[in-house]
Amino acid sequence: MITIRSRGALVAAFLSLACAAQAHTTLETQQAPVASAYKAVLRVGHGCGGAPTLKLRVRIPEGVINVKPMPKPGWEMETVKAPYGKAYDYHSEPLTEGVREIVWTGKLLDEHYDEFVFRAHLTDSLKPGTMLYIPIVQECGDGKADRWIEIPAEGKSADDYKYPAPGLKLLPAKATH
Ligand SMILES: [Cu+2]
Repeated sequence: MITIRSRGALVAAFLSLACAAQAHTTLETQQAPVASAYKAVLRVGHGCGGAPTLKLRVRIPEGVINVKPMPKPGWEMETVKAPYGKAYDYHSEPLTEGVREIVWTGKLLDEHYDEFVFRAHLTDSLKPGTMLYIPIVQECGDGKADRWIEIPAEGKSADDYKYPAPGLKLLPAKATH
């Protein structure tokens, strides 16, 4: 027989599992080949501890170039441009700088769901078989924030963390013809 106390613990464990499975800030497409375009759809499943989301800051990792965020009705969008770590070959042209951060500002209630989109080129300097993580900070006002910036260590997965950065698995480049 289950005591009231352990039932409460079970319910708490179930709730935190449910959050890990669906309610985090995650990418819709969680694998993509290198040396190709990638459409990132960021899914925001909840606010910060019940508070509405007011800002989403997206950090673009090295090796991801030609980033173009999709404007979003009702949301202001800013980009921060900066030099890349090196020059990347993009359609036979060297690309040395571009968008390194995207900031969307607006309001998303905790009981609602929304998606934020950008398009990018995954360069062939990224290693197939590894994970690419896109750190995100979700700000909710009054100093409240969910920082989705934890990068899983070797042998661990996003499920082992409370605030994992959204990730995608890099696949080998498609054969060109
Ligand atoms: Cu969650």
